Amino acid sequence: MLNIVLFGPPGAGKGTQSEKLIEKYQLIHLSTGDLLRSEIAQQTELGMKAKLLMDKGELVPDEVVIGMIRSKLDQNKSTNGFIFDGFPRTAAQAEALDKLLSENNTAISCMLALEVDNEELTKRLLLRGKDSGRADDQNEDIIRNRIKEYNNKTAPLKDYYTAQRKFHAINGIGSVEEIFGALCSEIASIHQVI
Ligand code: B4P
Repeated sequence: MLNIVLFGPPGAGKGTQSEKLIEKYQLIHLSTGDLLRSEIAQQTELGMKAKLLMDKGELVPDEVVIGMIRSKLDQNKSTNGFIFDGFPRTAAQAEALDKLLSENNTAISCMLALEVDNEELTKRLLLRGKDSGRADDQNEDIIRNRIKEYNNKTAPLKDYYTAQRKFHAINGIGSVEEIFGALCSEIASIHQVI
C-alpha cells in the first residue's frame, strides 16, 4: 500500500494537491478538515463542538479526529492506499495513526511536506475566504492563530517522521502543476526504495 501523509501549514496546498494525487495513484483521500466540515454541515453534536474551535483557528481534540480516522480505515480495508491530508497534526495523532495502520498490517510510506512562507499562506487563505464561506479563512487574526497552532503542535511532527526516515520536503510555492510534478517525482523515487 502507498500511504502518504501530506503535510504543511494551513493554506500550503494540501487539499489542492490531494485531489490530484488521489486521481493519479487511485488512493482514498482522508481529510480531517473535510470530515469535520461535513459534521458541521449536518449539524451533528460533534460538528457543533468542533465548529467552536475551528472558527477560532484552534485544533479539535485528538480523540475526536483519531476516532474519525479509525472508522474510515475500517470502512476501506481493500484499497491501494491513503492520502492523509491535515492528519496527523499532533504527536498523539501520529502515534495513534502508526498503531492503527500496524493493526491493519500496513504503515506510513512517506510524509511529503509542502513548504510555504507565512506571508504567502495568509494571502492564499484570505483570497479563498472571499468565496469559501469558511469562518476560519475570513480574518487575519484567526489565520495567524492557525499558523501559531501549526508551529506549536504540528511542525514538531517533522522530527517524528525524520526519525523514521520518512520526511521529504517539497517547495510549495509555484504553480499547482509544478508542485504536483515535484510531488510525483518524490513519490517515484521513494517507491523504488519501499
Ligand atoms: P484543514 O481543512 O486541514 O485546512 P487547511 O489547513 O486550511 O488546509 P487546506 O487543505 O484546506 O488548504 P489548501 O492548503 O489546499 O483544517 C481546518 C481546521 O480543521 C483546522 O484549523 C482545525 O481546526 C481542524 N482540523 C483539521 N484536521 C485536524 C486534526 N487532525 N486535528 C485537529 N484539528 C483539525 O489551500 C489553501 C488555498 O490555497 C486554496 O484557496 C487553494 O486554491 C490555494 N492554493 C493551493 N495551492 C496553491 C498554489 N500553488 N498557488 C497559489 N494558491 C494555491
